[in-house]
Amino acid sequence: MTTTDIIEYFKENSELVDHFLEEKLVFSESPTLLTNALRYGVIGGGKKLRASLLFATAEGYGVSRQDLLPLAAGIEMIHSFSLVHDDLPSMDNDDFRRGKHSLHKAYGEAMGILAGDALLVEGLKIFVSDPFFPTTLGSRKTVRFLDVLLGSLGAEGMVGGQVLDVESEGKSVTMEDVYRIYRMKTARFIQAPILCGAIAGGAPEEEQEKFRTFGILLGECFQMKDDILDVTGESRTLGKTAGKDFEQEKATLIKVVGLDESLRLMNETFVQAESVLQSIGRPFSVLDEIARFAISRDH
Ligand code: GRG
Repeated sequence: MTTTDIIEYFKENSELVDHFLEEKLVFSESPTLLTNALRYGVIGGGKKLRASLLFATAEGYGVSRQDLLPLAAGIEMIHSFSLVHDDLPSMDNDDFRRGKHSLHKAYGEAMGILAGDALLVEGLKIFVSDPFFPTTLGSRKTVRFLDVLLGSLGAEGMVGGQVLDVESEGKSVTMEDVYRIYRMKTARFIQAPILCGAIAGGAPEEEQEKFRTFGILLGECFQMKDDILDVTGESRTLGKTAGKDFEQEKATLIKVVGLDESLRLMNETFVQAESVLQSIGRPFSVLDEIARFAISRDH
């Protein structure tokens, strides 16, 4: 697989997931305003990286994308919820996301909070309540997907990481502090779709353990690149405001060790991630290419 192929793979997955969401995010009782805001927050935007990680891992075990669509769509809804809340005035206060106004800018702050909440809850419901999903994949696996996702989002995952992130603004931090924030805020929810893909494919426990390690290393690379792009990227390409980490005195690796050393650490972490992936002993060429994309991307 090449870089062009991986961009095509993301595009295909975006179309699959967006088409599914277009059809499913229709509610008879939901206020139209909420439905519109919810759809604005998730359909037609983003790289669909987490859906692609789920598909790429499960495909290595012969599970089709079609069978995983409800879970992939749910994961992308939950991810969108985190971005919507991250952009709120009391968090990162960003007016732009995915090349358009952030949800609270377009619909107001109350809707930013409420549509975010709905994206999280409906993102879990979309696969648990799907008429086929628990039967196709089995209810035991469905409970495990829930366990993995909820663990990655809770007090020891994304929410906890966001608290550390907000609390460290403007303070002096160590490398250890930064890695803890990266791991909890970002890497756990990069690890989650990979682990769900392995569970969907019936991977043995020792392979799941390797995916846990790979997922965290990949998540660290992804967040390091995000912080590097905040310094080196342009708002137009990023689809959000560049330079905000510096402005808000965020706890990033760049703040602690500078840009060059951050680049070196990112590349070093990528090599570690690759070596764990290779040790699994089956070909995961798509995952490999996604990891390359994570550190070479410009948005
Ligand atoms: C209650 C679970 C819960 C969370 C609320 C707001 C919040 C706490 C957490 C925010 C976590 C966050 C935004 C982490 C940053 C991760 C990151 C670099 C996201 C960007 O992901 P991309 O580049 O986005 O994949 P696209 O737009 O391409 O989908």
